[in-house]
Amino acid sequence: MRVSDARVIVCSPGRNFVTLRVETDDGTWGLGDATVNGRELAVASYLRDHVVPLLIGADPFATEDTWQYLYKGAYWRRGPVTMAAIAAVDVALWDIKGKALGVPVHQLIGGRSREGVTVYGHASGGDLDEVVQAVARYLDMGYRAVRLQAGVPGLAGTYGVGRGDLYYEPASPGRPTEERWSTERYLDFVPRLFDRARQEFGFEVHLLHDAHHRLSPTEAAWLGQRLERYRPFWLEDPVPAELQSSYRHVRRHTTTPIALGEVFNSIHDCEQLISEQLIDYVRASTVHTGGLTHLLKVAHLAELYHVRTACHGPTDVSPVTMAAALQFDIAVHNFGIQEYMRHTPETDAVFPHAYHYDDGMLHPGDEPGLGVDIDEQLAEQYPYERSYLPVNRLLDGTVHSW
Ligand code: CS2
Ligand code: MG
Repeated sequence: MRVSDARVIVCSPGRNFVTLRVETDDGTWGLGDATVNGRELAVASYLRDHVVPLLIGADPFATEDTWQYLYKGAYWRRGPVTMAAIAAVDVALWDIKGKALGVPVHQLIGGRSREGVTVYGHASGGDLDEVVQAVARYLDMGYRAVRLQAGVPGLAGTYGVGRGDLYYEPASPGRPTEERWSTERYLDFVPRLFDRARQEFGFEVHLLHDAHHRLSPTEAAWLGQRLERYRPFWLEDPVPAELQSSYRHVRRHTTTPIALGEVFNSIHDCEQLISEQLIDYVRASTVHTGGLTHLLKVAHLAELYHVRTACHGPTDVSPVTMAAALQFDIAVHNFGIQEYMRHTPETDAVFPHAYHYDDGMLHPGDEPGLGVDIDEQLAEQYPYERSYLPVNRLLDGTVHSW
């Protein structure tokens, strides 16, 4: 069995996605996601112009060798574009392997370790009352873990606040929109958000929060301390993590669990964070961290240090990545939680999938491979639309992390 063809499909059913479809000479095919939000066409070109020509003739079962060939063979290593392209190839090959053997991918990476994949949903709103209503809605749907995000009083708009009840999509067409930010107003508000949620819902539900890379280590430590009494499940991305050692300061001053990693693209981005036990959850995803082959290495390293997995699962990782994440989540021993930001009905129609939600959990299904497809004819009706994430500035105009 050899790879005979591969093509890149760019479509925008509600948002942009880059998908790689790999075919073999016996007619088996597999899918991989290569979406990098706001930089989609760079990965599409990397794949079309530089990777697909090298794939023809490859052994689809040799996932480790192909991974190393694309990573070491390029000479230029790491970075989101390179690693998303490698991920798309890797995940598509795992899909093919599963189909060729007639088993879901999780059977190839350890089999089932649990009955289902516990997920968290996104409760958000313009103010505290709206967030409370949103949490109640998720609890009615059976969720046992909910992320809290709310508009900060005195700021016009901010990350993490959805449009409509169940959907959140931060990217928008055209030039990036600009938002304004005040860390002081935010720090004043978040403890009140948790206080209200615990008063309304008690301590049975897990509550999470994402600080979206906006704090200094000292600010993060301050916030972590103030939140301890509300027992958050985690505080996510409090400080940009390029400087991994900066988390020593955060860790020293708070027992609030820390989750990091949605922008990591290699094990080297978290090696120190994991081995010094500076974080509790690693949020790397298959698409942005080099596919299943590489993410399994991250999970196995993390297992040694009591760090659990928590794959990124926003709308900008396609149903192909969600399917891959669920195969991974059901199998790895040190699974922690899975983010589940629902895709729009348009996205789900283009990517029919076997995974399904039931009572606070996602289930990967038992179809061979990943259990996800792409309807290419339908995808053609949704051409690429240039879109970007917002840019963030402090109140005095200084560019800040978004
Ligand atoms: C967020 C994401 O899911 C999360 O935790 O941080 O929605 C993030 O903003 C987007 O994936 C950016 O592309
Ligand atoms: Mg996040």
